[in-house]
Amino acid sequence: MLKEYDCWLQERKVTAKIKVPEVIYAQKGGEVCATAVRELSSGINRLLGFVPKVQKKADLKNSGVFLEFDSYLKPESFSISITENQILICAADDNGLLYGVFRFLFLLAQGKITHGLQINETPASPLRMINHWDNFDGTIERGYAGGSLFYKDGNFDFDNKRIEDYARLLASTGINRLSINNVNVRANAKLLITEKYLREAAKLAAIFRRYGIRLFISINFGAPWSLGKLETADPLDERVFAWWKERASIIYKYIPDLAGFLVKADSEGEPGPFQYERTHADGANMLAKAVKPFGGEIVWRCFVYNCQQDWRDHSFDRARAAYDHFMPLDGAFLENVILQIKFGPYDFQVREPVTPLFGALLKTRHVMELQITQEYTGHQIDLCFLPHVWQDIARFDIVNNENTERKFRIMDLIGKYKEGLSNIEGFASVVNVGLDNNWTGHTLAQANLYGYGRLTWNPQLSAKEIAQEWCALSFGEGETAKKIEDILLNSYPAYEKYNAPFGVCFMVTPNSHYGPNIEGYEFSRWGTYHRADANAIGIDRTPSGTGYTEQYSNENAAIFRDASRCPENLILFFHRLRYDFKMKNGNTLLQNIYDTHFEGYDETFKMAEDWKSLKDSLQKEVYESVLSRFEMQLINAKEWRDQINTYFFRKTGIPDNKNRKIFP
Ligand code: GCW
Repeated sequence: MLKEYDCWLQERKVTAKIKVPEVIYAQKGGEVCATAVRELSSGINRLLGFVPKVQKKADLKNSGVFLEFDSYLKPESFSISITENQILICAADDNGLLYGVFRFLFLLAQGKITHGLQINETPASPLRMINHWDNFDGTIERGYAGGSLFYKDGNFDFDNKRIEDYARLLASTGINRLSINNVNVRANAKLLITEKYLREAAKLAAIFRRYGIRLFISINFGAPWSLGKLETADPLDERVFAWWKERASIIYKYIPDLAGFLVKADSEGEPGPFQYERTHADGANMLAKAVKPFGGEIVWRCFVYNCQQDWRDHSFDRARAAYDHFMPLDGAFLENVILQIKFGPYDFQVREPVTPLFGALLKTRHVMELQITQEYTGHQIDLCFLPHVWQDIARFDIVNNENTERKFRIMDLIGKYKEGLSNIEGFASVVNVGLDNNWTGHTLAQANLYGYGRLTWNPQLSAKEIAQEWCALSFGEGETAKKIEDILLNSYPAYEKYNAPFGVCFMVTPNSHYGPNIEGYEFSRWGTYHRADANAIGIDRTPSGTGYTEQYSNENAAIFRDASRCPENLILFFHRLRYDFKMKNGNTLLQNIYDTHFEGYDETFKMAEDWKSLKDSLQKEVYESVLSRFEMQLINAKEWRDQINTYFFRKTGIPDNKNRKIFP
């Protein structure tokens, strides 16, 4: 029976393919090593029903499970070897041991621990980070799973046990960094870097520390004047630097291993260096110097764009913003600055191209920002299995040169920054959890949290592999798990089809970002337009338009520039096309818009039916809670289908060639 709260760490009796020894021999390590031993022991109990003895002194001749340090392994890596009567989990450090233990337990739960098994794993990305957009009043910006795990009514307010369970879930997938507050640092959150709140933050840090997770704090760039009574926050003003330096020394007294600060500056109303006519390198470097003596790092977001755009002005293109702002600064950042770049040029849309900054920045450390919380992908009401989205992103080839064997796909570049091919160090992602008992609102959205961790560890994993693992861990082996896997894998294609077609983006209800509002952003200041009229739709981003295509490598620019070569799922991002434009399947663009929207609804209907077929094999609460989400999703999918189809029918007067019902 699935216990929703336990997610992928279910209690289940499995039949092991080998005899798991009853003694754990553990070398002495630090706090995280102690966690690894505890997790191994409780994990064996959870899956095999006995509590192994734990002994410090190892006799390598004995039968046993051995946790060993091996200095030859890379940081955070592990190896697992299964012999006749021994299980050996080795790592160079505490974190590696913990990850090795969890991988062993995952494999055990899936019946994959067999004689002779030998595994070596190294995380692709050193930085595997979760971002919380939690506010001090207990709400979560773009949160769809209940209130904050950390705060309530303007203060820290957390349940130690729950935080520990959360840390366990994250660590089991390999997460090693977490920012604890919203990047929009407002109201009391500004005081997080003062003594009153740091005491509580330190308690939170202590729990995560036991699971090898170091914290970041989001800071407000304007703090020196809003808190410090200076009249300025100018990064080149010595008093401002001195203020931050002193602040850092206080903060690090409370949390000595704080990973650093996360900063949203000059973005959507947040203060930043532009106010003082300074660059983002000036801003980030000043903070970097302040935290450097303590080993801290500055993660600086590149989500910087003009959100006061005039929709009448066609010359300005928001998609260009991240590259235009940050490319000229490549090489200007100190070594403890890491840029955090949203995967696409807009904002976590259901389909947008990978931003050209990846692959272009060669002298600056950076990570890719994803969004596990479903802001634009259905609010955890609609099912949308995001590893599918991320798989497509990971497969993006930044060079795309047909004449060479060498691939420069994002998934090959992650973690290779030291080889000078790219500086992508890993991932950060806005998380989807809250106080709901099942953590994620929609129980199946747990797969997105799990999938994110797994993907940051190994970006080569496919959506299918992740779905398979998650289903087996959550629902056991067998038919039910297989059916749920299919439902997960069908969910993103269905969602994309009834949502914005062909990379057009932003046809969503303003502010809430749930449900259709086709012209909701057309006459607003946010810079996300599709400009549909009676003949055509989309933005021309080729050199005859905004020139955004030219920010890509030559090969990619050539592909995106040319409507006959541009991937069709992105064609309206790059091109303005007439509705009678012929797509690869021989039908017009308009007919494709109609078709995808009918299909999107039908596929959602089918997913709901597939779920209903599982009624007798699932626990009542799980079955019903997911069913009620499917019921809401169907209403939403129908609105998307009908509003979009009607909108284009009204614009063009051209009917569906299959004569399906389009409302006038
Ligand atoms: O698109 C916007 C979201 C905001 C968010 C912002 C960001 C935290 O709608 O809610 O603010 O992105 O990423 O900073």
